[in-house]
Amino acid sequence: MSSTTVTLDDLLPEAQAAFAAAPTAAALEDAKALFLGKTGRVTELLKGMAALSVEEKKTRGAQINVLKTGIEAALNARRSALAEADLQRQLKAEAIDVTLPGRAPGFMGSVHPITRCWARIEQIFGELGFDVGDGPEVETDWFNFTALNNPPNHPARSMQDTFYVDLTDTDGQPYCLRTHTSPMQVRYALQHAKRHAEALKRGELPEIRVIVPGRTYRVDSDATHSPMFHQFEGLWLGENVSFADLKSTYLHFCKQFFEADDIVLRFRPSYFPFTEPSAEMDIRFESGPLAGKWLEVSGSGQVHPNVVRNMGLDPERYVGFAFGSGIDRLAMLRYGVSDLRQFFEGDLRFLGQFKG
Ligand code: 2NM
Repeated sequence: MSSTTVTLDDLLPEAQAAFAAAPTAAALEDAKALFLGKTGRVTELLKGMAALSVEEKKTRGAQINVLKTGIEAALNARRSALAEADLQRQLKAEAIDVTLPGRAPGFMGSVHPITRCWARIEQIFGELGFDVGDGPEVETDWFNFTALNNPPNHPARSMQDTFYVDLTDTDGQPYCLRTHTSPMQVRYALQHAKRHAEALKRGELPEIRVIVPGRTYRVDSDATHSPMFHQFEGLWLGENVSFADLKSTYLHFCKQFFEADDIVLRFRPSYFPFTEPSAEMDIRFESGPLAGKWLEVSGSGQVHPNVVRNMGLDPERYVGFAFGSGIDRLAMLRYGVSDLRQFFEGDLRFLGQFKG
């Protein structure tokens, strides 16, 4: 009996030593089998109880249970220790050195100079009560030409001047890339035609005041012409809108746009199919780097009655002006750029210079 007791007492430290010596979770499971497995030491002890008396079985059974509980506790402690060591190893292996300096930010990008000018234009005219119109760059022949009093066979429609799309519209005419943004002004007026008709019945005469900035296309390419360019056209129609309003509006715009007070504006007679009379508008700076030269900045004129009619409005009641200016040209003047193509070449050393 006493020799068996000694075995019982020795077994726990023996198991503890075996578990402690297991370097990995797998080795630990092997060590566990030596004690708690089917042919393990504890199982052998339990088998050895068969020959004992009932009274002895009770005592012996209790002792073996205490031993078994002790071994299981030692096993679990070692399991936890190994898992914790694994975790620490993994954390160390995957550690990020947050003290490393970050990558220095390089060129962060900047707003394109044309976009800057576009935004200035919307801002300035917005303050004067002008809405902003936006619409298709692929246009029907009717909106791009006919509605604007530009008859079939007019030279502006020629294949040399205009990009055509290989698709025909409901009039059987090929679609074109718009050569100006004025077709959108016709669309804008037609979009508001119902509201205007209702207002007219109430005896009101709501004005149309809109600018349309956007991309336009012509078959033209040199230092001052790009096949894709930007325009903004303005339209102000009402009861008594005159050339005096055109002059004050456009001069105000120029002063705001160029941030200069000493600008003068002159009209020069011209011709456009959609306006009658028509005029070029030139401005002259009285000081600064551009001082002294007349600079052509915009076409303009009183909107032709045929165009007013095509806008769904009565030309006997609606009178006013329209103008069309190149955003790229204004940007060249504002920033002192001499070659238009630089705006579209995507050289970030050039494009990154513009702030205002
Ligand atoms: C220009 C010159 C003169 C113009 C006309 C219209 C519309 F739609 F009302 F008829 N919008 N823009 C116009 C007038 C454009 O560009 C050189």
